[in-house]
Amino acid sequence: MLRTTLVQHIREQEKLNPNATGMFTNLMYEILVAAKFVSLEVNKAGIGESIFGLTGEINVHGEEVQKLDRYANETFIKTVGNSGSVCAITSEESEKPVIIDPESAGNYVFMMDPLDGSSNIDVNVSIGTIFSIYRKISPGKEVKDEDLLQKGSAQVAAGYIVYGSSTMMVYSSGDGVHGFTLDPTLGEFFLSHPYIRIPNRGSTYSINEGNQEDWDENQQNLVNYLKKKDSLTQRPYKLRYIGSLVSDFHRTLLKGGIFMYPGDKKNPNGKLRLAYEANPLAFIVGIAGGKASDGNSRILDIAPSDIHQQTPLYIGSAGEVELAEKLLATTNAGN
Ligand code: AFP
Repeated sequence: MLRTTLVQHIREQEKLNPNATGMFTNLMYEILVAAKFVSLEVNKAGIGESIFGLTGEINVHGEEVQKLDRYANETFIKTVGNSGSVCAITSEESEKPVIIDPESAGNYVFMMDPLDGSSNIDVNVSIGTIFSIYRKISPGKEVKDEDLLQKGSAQVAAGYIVYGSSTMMVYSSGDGVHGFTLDPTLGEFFLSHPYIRIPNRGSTYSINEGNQEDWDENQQNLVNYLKKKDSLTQRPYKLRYIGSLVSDFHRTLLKGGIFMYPGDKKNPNGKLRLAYEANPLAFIVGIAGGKASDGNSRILDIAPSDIHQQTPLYIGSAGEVELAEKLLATTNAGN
């Protein structure tokens, strides 16, 4: 049986847009190439010394940089940066945006978390890359703040790659969310999950409950509500937390439920980054029929003021995200 490759699928999607120039297809192709390089290194991590462990550096968010973090960051910057499709790249691992020479720049802005969940590398837990694509909106060749600080609702496409028991790429450019699995023998991604829809309700919640004492009362009540036994509302929910956002999100997208990383006393805006984590996953979940909120309002409506800013995140099935927003706005919930 002939299977659909990711590149064929992207070309088909491009045909839906009569103004397409091929630049977007080209960009997606280069993302794929970088993903294959990173997938190969992730699968080899632990074999040999060179790519395993810490670099000794601390990134812009105060986190220890793994060698694979640096490898993934450099690989995506080099591959996507040379594609001729982008004018700027921002990355969770790079303090400043990478601005491409105008002579070889394209019309897109690429944002990424090159290796999300990298503190899990040493223990063989799935990690991933998250990316987001915007159009350059300012006139002329110069890249301006307005190009780098767009609302998530302006995304042209977003996706993620899970380096797990198999390597999968999930992306959307607006017409459905589609998943592709890497066939390592052919080095090709094949369509395995067309038109993914998230269930309207799920049975799991996902949160770092070790932070409970730092949450405000409403957040505590929300989690207590999810844990309380009540057969009528099919509670308690099951707790599932990997600590690698791509993996926790991927499970939530396929099975339903809610993933939460709230603000707390230590980090009022939570831990996750708006541009590199929340926005791309919010774009995907929205197209799959789910929701993403900061607890009050839509993630995609947040107007960023800094490329590295953080946000609380509640993401998943529409039913559970609406429930979370309702309980977060209610004092003394939790029954
Ligand atoms: P690392 O990349 O440092 O492993 O952080 C992963 C992450 O950004 C995201 O993937 C997880 O959902 C979240 O942090 C886990 O954070 P906690 O360790 O605070 O639960």
